[in-house]
Amino acid sequence: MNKDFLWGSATASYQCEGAWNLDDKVESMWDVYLHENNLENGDNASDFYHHFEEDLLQLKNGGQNAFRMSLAWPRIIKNKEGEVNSKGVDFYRKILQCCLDKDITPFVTIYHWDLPQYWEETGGWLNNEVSYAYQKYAKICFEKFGDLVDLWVTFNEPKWFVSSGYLIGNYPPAHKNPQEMIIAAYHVMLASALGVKIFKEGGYKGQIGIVHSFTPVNGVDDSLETRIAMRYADNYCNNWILDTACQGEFPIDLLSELNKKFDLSFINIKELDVIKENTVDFIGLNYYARALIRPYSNGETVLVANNSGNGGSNKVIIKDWFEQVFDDPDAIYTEWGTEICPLGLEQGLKEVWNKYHLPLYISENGIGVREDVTVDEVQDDYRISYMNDHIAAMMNAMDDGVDMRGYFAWSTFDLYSWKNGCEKRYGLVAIDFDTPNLLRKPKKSYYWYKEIIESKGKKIER
Ligand code: GCO
Repeated sequence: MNKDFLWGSATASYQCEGAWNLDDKVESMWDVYLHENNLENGDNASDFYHHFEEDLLQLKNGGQNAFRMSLAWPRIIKNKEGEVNSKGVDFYRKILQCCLDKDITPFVTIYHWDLPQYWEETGGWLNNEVSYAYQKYAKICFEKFGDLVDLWVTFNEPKWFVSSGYLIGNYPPAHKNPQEMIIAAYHVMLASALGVKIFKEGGYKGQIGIVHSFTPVNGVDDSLETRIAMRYADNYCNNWILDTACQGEFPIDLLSELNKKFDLSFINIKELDVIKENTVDFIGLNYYARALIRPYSNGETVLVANNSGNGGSNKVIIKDWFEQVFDDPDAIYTEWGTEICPLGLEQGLKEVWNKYHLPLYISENGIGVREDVTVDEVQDDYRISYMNDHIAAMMNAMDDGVDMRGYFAWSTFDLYSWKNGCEKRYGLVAIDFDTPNLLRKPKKSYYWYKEIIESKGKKIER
């Protein structure tokens, strides 16, 4: 483990900041959707907005040298005309400066799902204009924060916000329309490439990557049918993001399959060139689970898992393609139905490395559980064993030559887990959301992680 290896933990703006309408921040699509549907929201979340100094000090005291965060577009840009909110810019500059003062490397995601509502109202990711608006927003980020940041991420997990927002319907804008999912997927990948383009053209320092919710695909057997189903699953779960961002091309067999059933006339050849020419420098992988796949069995519903348990229903109909197995008797599942499978990470990292040969980060990994945080110290031995086994898997992959640059635990402290609310806790630090000042207390895993980092990974049991 070299000395520059990043050992950190991760957050996302909407999930931790709170202050949803403070200092001229405008509404995001999540604010509106959760308010309108009367669902648990992130209005206050972990109130990182007012606690960031203490939280970053705690991260530092926990031995960590990196912090993954995201920038909220609606905090930075006030309207479609692109008016910059200087208070939002100041807020993020303070956080980033605070990181640098403490020798913490910030790993900064430009878009972690909180689209400004004013863009959602124009059609959101179904509107081609939004890809170009994203590019302008990204440019503002590079200009305003470029002196403080070396590691940029265009998008967090296109798969989940696109599939959940346009196909499954459990995230805003809550549509259930496969044609729309395809259009949104195209616009997001285009926006990512446009972000890379403006970054390279501007000559800003550092590197730019993408973060993918990584689902390595395994098959139930070795038959040809299963292998074909696995390819469909891999295209659906991984390739449309990683091939496109890293090699500049949507998988051609996926396009030809989609072309049989859907209208692809919205695809613009010039934009495909932009995608081709602007690939990423590194890959961040959020790993929660693999997918075990069997061929489509002609039932009415084909299940495509939400592997990170990102809230709501997991059922999607994708006929003719593949099915995901959820009741593998040999598998261990979390209380939220996510399979625990460190071996999937090890195999998957090797596959991704062999395919793309780009530096890799684990940008999220963790376990979500219900916990009693009124105790002095949460004894989260399950989290310790979960992290131990996944870090060990990562180290095995490194031994086999995979170029790993960092590991980020999800999450730095307890925060709002989208549709699951604050009950689903992932933090290394507990937050008692019932106390007026949102009391923070490190869990046992926080101290364990500190020891692991100080040992440069040597204390991991393999
Ligand atoms: C959760 C998830 C996380 C976050 C994250 C994804 O339930 O909170 O497991 O992975 O949703 O925002 O990038």
